[in-house]
Amino acid sequence: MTTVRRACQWCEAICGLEIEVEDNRILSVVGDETDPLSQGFLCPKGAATVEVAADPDRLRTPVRRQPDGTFTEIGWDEAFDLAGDLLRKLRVEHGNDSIATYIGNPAGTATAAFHIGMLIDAIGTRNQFSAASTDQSPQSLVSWLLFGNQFIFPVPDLDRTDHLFILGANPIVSNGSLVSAPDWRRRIRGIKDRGGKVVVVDPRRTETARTAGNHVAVRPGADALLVAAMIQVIDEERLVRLGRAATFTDEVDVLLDAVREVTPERVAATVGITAEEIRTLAIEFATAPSAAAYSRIGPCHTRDGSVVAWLVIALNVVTGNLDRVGGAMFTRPPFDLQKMVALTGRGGSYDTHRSRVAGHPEVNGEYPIATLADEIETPGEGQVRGLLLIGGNITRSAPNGDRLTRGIEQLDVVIAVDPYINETTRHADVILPPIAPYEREHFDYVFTTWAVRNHARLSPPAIAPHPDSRTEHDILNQLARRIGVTVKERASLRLATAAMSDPMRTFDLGIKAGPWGLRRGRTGLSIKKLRAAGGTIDLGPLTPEMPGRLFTDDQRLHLSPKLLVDALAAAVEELLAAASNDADQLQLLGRRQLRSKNTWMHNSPMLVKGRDRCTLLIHPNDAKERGIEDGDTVTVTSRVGEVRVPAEVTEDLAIGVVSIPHGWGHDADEMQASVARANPGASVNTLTDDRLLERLTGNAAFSDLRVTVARSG
Ligand SMILES: Nc1nc2c(c(=O)[nH]1)N[C@H]1C(S)=C(S)[C@@H](COP(=O)(O)OP(=O)(O)OC[C@H]3O[C@@H](n4cnc5c(=O)[nH]c(N)nc54)[C@H](O)[C@@H]3O)O[C@H]1N2
Ligand SMILES: Nc1nc2c(c(=O)[nH]1)N[C@H]1C(S)=C(S)[C@@H](COP(=O)(O)OP(=O)(O)OC[C@H]3O[C@@H](n4cnc5c(=O)[nH]c(N)nc54)[C@H](O)[C@@H]3O)O[C@H]1N2
Ligand code: SF4
Ligand SMILES: [Mo]
Repeated sequence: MTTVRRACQWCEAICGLEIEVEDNRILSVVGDETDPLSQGFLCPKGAATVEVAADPDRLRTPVRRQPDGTFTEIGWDEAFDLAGDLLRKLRVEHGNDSIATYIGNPAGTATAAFHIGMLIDAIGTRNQFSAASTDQSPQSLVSWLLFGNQFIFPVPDLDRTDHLFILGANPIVSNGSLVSAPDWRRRIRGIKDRGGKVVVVDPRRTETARTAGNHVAVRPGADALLVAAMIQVIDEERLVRLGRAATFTDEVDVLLDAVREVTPERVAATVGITAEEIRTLAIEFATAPSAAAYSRIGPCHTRDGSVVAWLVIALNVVTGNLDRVGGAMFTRPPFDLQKMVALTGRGGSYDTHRSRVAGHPEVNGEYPIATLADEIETPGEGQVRGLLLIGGNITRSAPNGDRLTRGIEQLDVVIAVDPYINETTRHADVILPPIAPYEREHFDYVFTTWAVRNHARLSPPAIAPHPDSRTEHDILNQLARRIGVTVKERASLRLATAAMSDPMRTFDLGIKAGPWGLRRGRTGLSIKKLRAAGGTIDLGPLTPEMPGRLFTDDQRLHLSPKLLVDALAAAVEELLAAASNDADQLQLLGRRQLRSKNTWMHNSPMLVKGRDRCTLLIHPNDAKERGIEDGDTVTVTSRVGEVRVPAEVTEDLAIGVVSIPHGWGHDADEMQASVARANPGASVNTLTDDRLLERLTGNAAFSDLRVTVARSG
């Protein structure tokens, strides 16, 4: 029996795991006490790696769909030839744009985001999509506009701050996102034990709100008003202090002008708390010895995600908390992802071209997934006829999933790089399964870029993969060749091919050239050094980094881009004018669950045992009005669809707001995932509306949805 220490790759917390292995089987997984980030913490999904690794439903070899809808195993060469031929034919006959590409969450986070991006560039299609447009694209846009780089996210300095302000995130369940910091419960308690304060702004009394002890129950969708009013109060009270940011920040006056009329008195009723409460939130934040404001998916899933992401950064700036210890900080990552993407042309972009049918501006080279169905359904030049799906289950993760299912059914070609036959990949002509994260050596270059401590981490494989299997890199490399893109045609392909054929060498070169690498007369970090150190090297707490981390042309932080100032004005006007809800309708929010990971981890018995979790949370008053009792099956209806789920009556949600988790709906007979199939739940994305979009990016505004709820007859 051997023990392997490596990072968990199921979520952004990247906990250190201690994995016991015998005969190439994972026997047990516990938290690694020696890990500088997680210190022994792990969640049930980390422990469930035992089952995920032994899952008999997981594909080990490629499969091909037969005319009757069943799948048969084929060899790798045959699979590459077939998939490559199908995609090449589309390219030749209908042009590059006839191929749509989607990079899903696991592919983007756990494996090969950087390389995949280069391959997609090589195909040369404008129809690029990814999970970003159901997730962080508002935050990426703001980072591009303010810092000049889509991958720069300020990290709340959790372990040193005196005041943490969390807006629309539930990190005790999600384990954090766009900040890698395992065990938020311990870290939040740490702030309180130091005499600090933690405030959680959320329409639901979440696990994080309970632990924090200070819950601000707002109406959903009005965060732009709340944060703008907080900045207005800080200005009015003469509490604006830029601190370090004064030396590198411009356009502060434009921001203050933009919020001048957004007073607590004007917005309180819409936000759902009193003007006095808004004032107190603002003054406590501004006068704390140090403070960090952090927002995540909640506001991203509304019409004003970009405005909110911007104002949250601005709140840190005007209180002197950007780039200072205890505030919102920046990392010094061993592999400089931000610099690499800037060099390879993926540092960021906005509206350099627009989508063919609905005219959506591209964000970082991608269109919103909400518009993929438009591009499939609408004939004409550039119509999407094929889909290369890399780790995405979009019929369950994108808005109006049923319309997308019908669209996918009408495509000529679907190729999936995915380890499962599931609700979406069942439509693929060929599925190419990559090996699992724990089966290969992994250098983490994504999450070290926004972790709460500087560190470098190399994870050894825990077990050896099936002898005849491929990594994502191999698969994409082979596909690129067969699709017939030549290096001459796309210079980026040369780089991509080199990087993908020997990823560790690319990383080694990147680390040596990075901020902790070779310096005159001293050897710095390298892959070799990491291996010798057993995988992880702690590089200490975050330190002030600005203006060195600014990628704008003049290395200045432009706090108030016109695009955002105008969007704020529009948001204020619309939100204040909005008529109150149709009395019959309820607003449907999502929620995450500790033992789920988006759409795909429900095939582990450990993660689905117990009672049905795919429930509708509803306030007792709303339930009573509709004659609904706890446990009743209810029918939930929106403009686009209808689902039935059990109701769970609770006071954790405000009146008028209900919640269903996403990631369920494992109801397709063809899928090969027996445990998930037996615990199907319903897909909330049968209800979500592909017309409800974030104002600037087209990100799915899942939480702006209005539904009716009735007891099922
Ligand atoms: N209503 C609603 N919808 C949502 C959300 C919400 O809050 N509410 N959240 C959104 C968010 S933030 C996100 S990120 C998206 C995520 O949605 P998707 O991008 O669709 O990602 P997942 O559902 O996490 O997983 C997708 C696929 O990855 C496959 N997979 C697993 N491991 C690997 C691997 O190692 N390699 C490859 N290539 N594939 C793998 C799985 O089998 C599965 O088919 O969902 C979004 N959808
Ligand atoms: N266990 C588990 N962990 C996960 C995932 C998972 O599926 N399961 N998914 C991963 C992914 S892909 C991501 S992107 C991250 C997301 O990480 P988080 O952002 O922490 O995601 P959520 O837990 O959905 O928290 C969002 C919160 O916003 C609240 N909210 C909704 N609307 C509004 C609003 O208008 N205003 C405010 N202020 N709040 C609002 C919701 O009630 C919810 O509590 O989690 C990751 N981690
Ligand atoms: S929180 Fe859970 S899923 Fe996320 S990295 Fe840690 S053990 Fe893995
Ligand atoms: Mo996400």
